[in-house]
Amino acid sequence: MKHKIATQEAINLENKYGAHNYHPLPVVLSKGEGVYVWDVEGKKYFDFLSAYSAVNQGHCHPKIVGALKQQAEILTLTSRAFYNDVLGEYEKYITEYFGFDKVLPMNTGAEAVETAIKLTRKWAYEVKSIPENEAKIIVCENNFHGRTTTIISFSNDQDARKNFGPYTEGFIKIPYNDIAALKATLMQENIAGMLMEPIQGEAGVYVPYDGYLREAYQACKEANVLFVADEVQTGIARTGKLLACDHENVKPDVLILGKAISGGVYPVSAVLANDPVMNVIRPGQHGSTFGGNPLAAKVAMAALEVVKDENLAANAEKLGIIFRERMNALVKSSNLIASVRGKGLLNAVVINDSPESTTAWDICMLLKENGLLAKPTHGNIIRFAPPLVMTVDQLHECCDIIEKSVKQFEQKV
Ligand code: IF1
Repeated sequence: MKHKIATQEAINLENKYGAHNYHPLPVVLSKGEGVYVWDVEGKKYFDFLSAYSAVNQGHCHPKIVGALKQQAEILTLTSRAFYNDVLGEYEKYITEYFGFDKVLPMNTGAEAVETAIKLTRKWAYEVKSIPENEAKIIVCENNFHGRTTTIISFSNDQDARKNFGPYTEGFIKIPYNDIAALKATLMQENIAGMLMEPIQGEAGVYVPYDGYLREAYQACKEANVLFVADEVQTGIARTGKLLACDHENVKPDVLILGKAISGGVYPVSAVLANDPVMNVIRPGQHGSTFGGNPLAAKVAMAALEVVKDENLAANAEKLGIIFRERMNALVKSSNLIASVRGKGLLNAVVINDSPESTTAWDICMLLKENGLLAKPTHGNIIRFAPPLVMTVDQLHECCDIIEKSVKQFEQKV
């Protein structure tokens, strides 16, 4: 399938006319379908990044695209100045789907995180009676919650935060996966909430010890502090359960969703909470032009339907076990692969080289040549996150490609 634009020409256009805020792998994609993507030269790849877990349902899922196309010809946007005939249906659907009283619909993950921060602070002042402007929110080191000025204010990733000051105050950073550090911090006054990722994705797929989520939740409950789970990346069946919190039967006070809530078809995010928390927001106190628009609502309902209809959580659980077994075999047979970690189909392979080396990148370039797209997170860690619709045979084919690429790399050096 020849395309009117060639790879280098497309790259040149982005370099010349686009801000250089990313360093993409040198591949120009032009089509996606299920677990596959194609580049402009017609080469086919397995997508092992899933747009950072936004296309869990697979690229261009016909049911989700169908919902988009149908609604797009009826009513796309009303703003919240008026009611419409879709939003209420969606709000009922998603709150029953996840088991909360109410939802505040937004568009991007970062917007939903910002919404959760505002909600937590307002709850602290108006329900917990923390003195105004004194609320503190506990966050974890090596967090990634998005790229707004407030969110990067509590990041410790210098690329994400340097030279974007002055920074927003009111956050206390503690080590991830350290319940003693959390309990000690909860002793401080004016703590409103704890914002955390059930698995730290961008940091390199750090899975906390079994029980950490439950213990952290309990500690927050005992301290009358809101437990705020950012499931933008770990949610929507990615880790083998509908939510990563489900692995420990933790029901967060505030749930943040994004990415695959729309199957990658349209920007949709959401914050869910029960009335005692959500009802602190009154008319005129928060919102967004596109938040909860009819198009987003229809797309999200279709995308969430697919997750259930196709048992994507169970499939992610099953395939994740196979993937980690295959990668652990590679750890034994290759000096290059140090370890593999993850849950469900959110996994990372640690390369046995320094984070400053280009080895992980070089391996991803070989993977690309061999028909599989993945990208390093930090330095020497490669994240592997295929769409959850992948079959066992396809997964084995991908593991064969990874093994072949590792062996090719070892022969080159
Ligand atoms: C980029 C990372 C992943 C997220 C969690 C909120 C957001 C994200 C846990 C914000 C977004 C994206 C952002 C994208 C790359 C990707 C990413 F590498 F940045 F960290 F997935 F790990 N909470 N993650 O992972 O959602 O506003 O982007 O819709 O900014 O480079 P968003």
